[in-house]
Amino acid sequence: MEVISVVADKIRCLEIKGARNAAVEAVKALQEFAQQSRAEDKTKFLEELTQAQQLLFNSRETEPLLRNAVYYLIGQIRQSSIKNVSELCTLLNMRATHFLGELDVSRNCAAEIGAKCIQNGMTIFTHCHSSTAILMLLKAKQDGKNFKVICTETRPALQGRLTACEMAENSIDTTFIVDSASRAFISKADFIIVGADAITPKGNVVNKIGTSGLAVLAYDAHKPFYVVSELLKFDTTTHYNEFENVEQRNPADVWKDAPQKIAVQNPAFDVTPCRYITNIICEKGVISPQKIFEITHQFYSWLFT
Ligand code: RUB
Repeated sequence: MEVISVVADKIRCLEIKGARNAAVEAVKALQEFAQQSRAEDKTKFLEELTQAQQLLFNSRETEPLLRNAVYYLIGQIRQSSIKNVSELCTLLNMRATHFLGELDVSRNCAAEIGAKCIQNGMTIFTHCHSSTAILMLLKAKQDGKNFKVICTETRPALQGRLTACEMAENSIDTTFIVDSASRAFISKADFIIVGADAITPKGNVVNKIGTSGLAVLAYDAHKPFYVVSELLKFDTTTHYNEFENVEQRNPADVWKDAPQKIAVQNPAFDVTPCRYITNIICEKGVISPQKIFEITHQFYSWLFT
C-alpha cells in the first residue's frame, strides 16, 4: 500500500496540485499498486483496491475527477469475468492507460475550443493555477494570438505565481495582482477564465477559494465568466442539489503562529452558482451550465450507474 500512501500524502500536502494532476497521479499509483499486488484471488485483490481507493479519496474531499477515475477502474475489475489476479492486473493497467489517454484528449479538446474564444488584443483574467486554463491560453498563443493575462496571487498557497510564471515564460504579457485588487482590474478584462475542481448537476462550479467572488465581480462588470473543464469533473454525489464538501486546509497556511483566540479558517474551494457562469468550455463544446447534466449524461452514462 506504500505507493498509494505516498501519492495520497503528496496530494494532501499539495505537492501534487490541481484536480487533474491529482486524478492522473492517483490512476498511475493504482497501476503501480496493482503491479506490486501479491493477492491470491480476485476477492483479495478487490479488497486491496478498495483500501487503496479509501486512502486516495481521503487525500482530497473535493475532487470528483479523482473519485470518478478510481471508481471507473475498480468497477472495471469488479465487473470483469476474469478471475486470475495477474490477468486482472493487466486489465487494470490497460484500462488505466486508456483512461489517461482519453483524459488528455478531453483536456486538449476543451483547451482548443477555449483558445478560439481568445482574440487579438484581448485581456484575460484568471485565478489560481488550472492546467486546463493554462493549456487554453498557451494554445491561443501558439495560434498566433496576442493577448494579455491578469493573474491573481491566490492566497494562501500562491498558485497564481505558477500561472504568472508559465505565462511570462511563454512570452504572454502578464500582470500579477493580489486577490483583493481583483475589482480594480476586472474591468480591464474581456473575460474571466478559471478551471474547475467539481461541476454539480445544476451547473454550479467548485473551484479555488475566491472564484465565486470573482464571478460576482464579473457579473457586476458585465464581463463573461467562463469555466474550462473536462466533463469528468462532474460530481454525481451532489445529485440532490447539495454542494460538495469543501476541503479545509491548515489554518497555519493563512497565519502561522496566529494568536490562539483567533479562529483562522482556510477553506480550499468555494462554489460558484451557475447563474454567474456564462458558459462551461468542455470537450464537447461551449455549454451553458444548465445543460451540463444532460451533456454529461449523454457522453458519460457510466458515471450514473
Ligand atoms: C487548484 C485549482 C484549479 C483546479 C483545476 O487548486 O483550484 O483551478 O484544480 O485545475 P489546488 P486543473 O492547487 O489547491 O489544487 O484544470 O489542472 O484540473
